[in-house]
Amino acid sequence: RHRNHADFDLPMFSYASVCAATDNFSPENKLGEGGFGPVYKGKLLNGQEIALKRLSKKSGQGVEEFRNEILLIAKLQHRNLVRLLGCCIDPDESILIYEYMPNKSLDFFLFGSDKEVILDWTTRARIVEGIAQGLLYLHEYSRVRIIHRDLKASNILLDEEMNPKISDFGLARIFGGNDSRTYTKRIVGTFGYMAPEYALQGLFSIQSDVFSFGVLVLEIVSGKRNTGFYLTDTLNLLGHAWELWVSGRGAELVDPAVGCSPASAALRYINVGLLCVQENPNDRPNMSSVISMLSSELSTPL
Ligand code: ACK
Repeated sequence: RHRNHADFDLPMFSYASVCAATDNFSPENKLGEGGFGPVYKGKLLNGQEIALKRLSKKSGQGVEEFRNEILLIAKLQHRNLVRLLGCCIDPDESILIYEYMPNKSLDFFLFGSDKEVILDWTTRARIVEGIAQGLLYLHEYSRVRIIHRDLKASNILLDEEMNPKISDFGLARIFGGNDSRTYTKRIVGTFGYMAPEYALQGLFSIQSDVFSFGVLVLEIVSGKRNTGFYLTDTLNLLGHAWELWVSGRGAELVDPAVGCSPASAALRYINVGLLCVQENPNDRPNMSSVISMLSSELSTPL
């Protein structure tokens, strides 16, 4: 069964075929738990490997709303976004079908106990830039803005060449026109990455995504996980980074595992990360200035 649309053609899978692809959602096929429900590995009849996200009923979205969002997201195509291949909408089930990413997530490479694969500076810089490009695309795509809402290391999947692809954006919020912020009572996200105004008041926007991106940058450069959200809180990575930065010891934050990275580049990345996690959303840069700052020596110093 296919649904045709003037601009694109998104395959709609029947529930029966989805069940067959993943052996009736057998526990062995479960890859993990995503923001909106469990994720399973599967295989299409033609042999293509897929990842299936089964939305939990608790996610609280209506079928029509869900369908409209899917139709829009189906049009997104960028090398730094995990590709949506299709979906299954049944009275009781909403399932998203994505390309399968055989490598693990960035979370595993940064914080996993198995430290056999060390991410060198060139790789880390490429990962930061790729995430920035993917996020810019979501934010500035066409006439709509797409806010991811749950950007974090475990939602960044890595392909064979360790290029990053943002995943789990299937239920991101979409805004038309100039509208780009809203309040919600249903705060979904991950502590440590959530901007203070989102965690405390439910206000999410382009700028709250930028905050999460800033946390990611600091985690990627330092190899340390963040646990809190205030720059002034010295018990978390942001506070620690801020303290080192203002006392001129920013270089101490760089993960020793990266070896001797080009110090000026690492410092520039830390600076950009700190600009993105400022408490006031209006002080944070947008993704296009982030991208020019990452590559330019002329970044706005904090
Ligand atoms: O870190 P992981 O191995 O990579 O565990 C999480 C889990 O599902 C919950 O999000 C994995 N995952 C999500 N999307 C995909 C995908 N497209 N391909 C492979 N694994 C995925 C993710």
